[in-house]
Amino acid sequence: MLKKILIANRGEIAVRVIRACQEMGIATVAVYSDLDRDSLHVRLADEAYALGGTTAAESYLNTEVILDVIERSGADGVHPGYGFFSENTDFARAITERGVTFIGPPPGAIEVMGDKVSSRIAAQAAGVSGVPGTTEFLNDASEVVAFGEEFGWPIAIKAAYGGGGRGMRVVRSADEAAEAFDSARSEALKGFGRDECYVERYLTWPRHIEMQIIGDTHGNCVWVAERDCSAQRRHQKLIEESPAPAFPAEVRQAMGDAAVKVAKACGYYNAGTVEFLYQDGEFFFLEMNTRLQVEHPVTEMVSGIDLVAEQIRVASGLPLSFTQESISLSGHAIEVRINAENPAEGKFLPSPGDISTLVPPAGFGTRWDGGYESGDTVSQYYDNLVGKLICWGEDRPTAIARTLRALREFRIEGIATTIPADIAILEHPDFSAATHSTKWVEDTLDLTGVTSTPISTDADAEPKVQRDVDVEVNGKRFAVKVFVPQSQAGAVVAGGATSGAAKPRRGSAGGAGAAGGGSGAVTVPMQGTIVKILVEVGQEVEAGATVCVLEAMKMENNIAAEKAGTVKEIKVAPGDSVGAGDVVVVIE
Ligand code: MV4
Repeated sequence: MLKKILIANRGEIAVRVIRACQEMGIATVAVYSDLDRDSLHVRLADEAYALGGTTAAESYLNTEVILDVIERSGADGVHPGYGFFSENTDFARAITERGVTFIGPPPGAIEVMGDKVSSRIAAQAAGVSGVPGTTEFLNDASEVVAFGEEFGWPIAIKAAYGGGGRGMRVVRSADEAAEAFDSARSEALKGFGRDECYVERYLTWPRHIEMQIIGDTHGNCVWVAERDCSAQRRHQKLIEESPAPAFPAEVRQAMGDAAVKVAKACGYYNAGTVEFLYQDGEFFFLEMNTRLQVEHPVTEMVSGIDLVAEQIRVASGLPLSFTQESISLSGHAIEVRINAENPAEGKFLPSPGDISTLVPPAGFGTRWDGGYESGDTVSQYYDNLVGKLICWGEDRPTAIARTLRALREFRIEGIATTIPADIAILEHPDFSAATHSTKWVEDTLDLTGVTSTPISTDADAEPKVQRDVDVEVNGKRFAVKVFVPQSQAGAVVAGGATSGAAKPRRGSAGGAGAAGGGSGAVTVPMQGTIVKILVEVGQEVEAGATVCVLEAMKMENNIAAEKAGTVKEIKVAPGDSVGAGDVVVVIE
């Protein structure tokens, strides 16, 4: 059994893994960026190492620094969580080459399943089909027309090396084929650097159902339970549940068998998820995720299996602690993702900031997997998932009622969250009737009345500044970083130790905000792609006016001017990649 595990992640998933380790008597090592130095996962871990840097690229995605911390900490296992390095074969290989256990699947399986084309081919070879379509790349629009005439309209043109629905074009008749083919290819080239496309029949009202599997290194691989993830917006899941509503037992069995076949075909072990589209009693392979997923707790609640503990066991070389036959499913679980986003008017704008109050609900069948507590700050530089509320009930109506009660009980102030939208979904008769699909949130749900304004209970909270000071403890001097309210930043006296006057930090003044200060230089707060420019040179703008839209963190973020004035220069164009702090517009 592993003795010390480094969690190469942050937020709620890092907390989740730390908790599993603590219950198993395994020591834990956290890593943290400059912004996360006081975060919950750091507070809970046995040891914590600074990665330096602010953005994900500078810290949690900094391979060299993380490998160095693995060395220094003496960790014998690494859990990647999800996102970041969780599906990075180079990272997995770099760890295993150092004799450290990567708590995840074999790199080869990550490779096969990481590429949409090869994953479809692998699934097909295992006898698990995707939506009926072509396996060859399209050469011209006539092939789109021929496919539509043969299989019926509508059809979907998809980017072979794309993901998340980007580049997908729906073609409803032959005369739309040429334009759709051209735009699908150009978007694929722009988005993924590859313009190869293929076609499939288009499912007009599908449910997104995924099957949890887990295998060990002794040839055992089982399916645990399915999750219905259809309540999503712009490919961002909002609410997941298990079991899938109105899902026949024989389809569950067939989908579970199919998922295990796909896993075995690529020599899979550890936890993984096989995704399907489900419509009219049929299911079709979509892709495989070679990692633990955000929504794994709904499976844990209906199966009683601790998937993270099981991951650590199989990574340690132990066999699965259950068989396919011993798995028994009970009740119904619903997960609600609580994001720091303002769903007002259906816009879901990012709402990072200081959480002045966070009091999660509790009670029977109520679980909160959170990455933050009162007083913590949700940064604009990382995914804005605050945590997940998971509720269990003996049946779906009970689970829905319990989730609604818990959401209404939830106290969170200082940031806006998606809770009002989650309540709107759970209260809607379509959701109760399970007649929703992957398109329902965007096409049918009306969120115009939904509001969520950040309420801060300590609006006068003073920003803190970092001070580097030398302290003497029991006759020994230490150089430490302390963070004090700005007004007290002159001299720092730390806990009975005395210190010299704080030495001002050299180097940049810190991360960029959403807009420069009085200089009128409008900067972007994070790395991303410019998708829209909303101003022209010479235009008068008010303070707070949106000047451009940045796609980052899988969302569109409005970049606003901090001061009123005239647009003097536009430094970017749609499609440009920009880094944190880059100036995009200059206002004089
Ligand atoms: C589809 C589809 C309907 N028919 N393929 C979008 C993301 C990508 N992973 C696959 N997606 C879809 N492919 C056919 N032939 C509908 C979607 C889809 C979707 C799929 C899963 C989860 C959410 C979705 C949201 C919109 C569209």
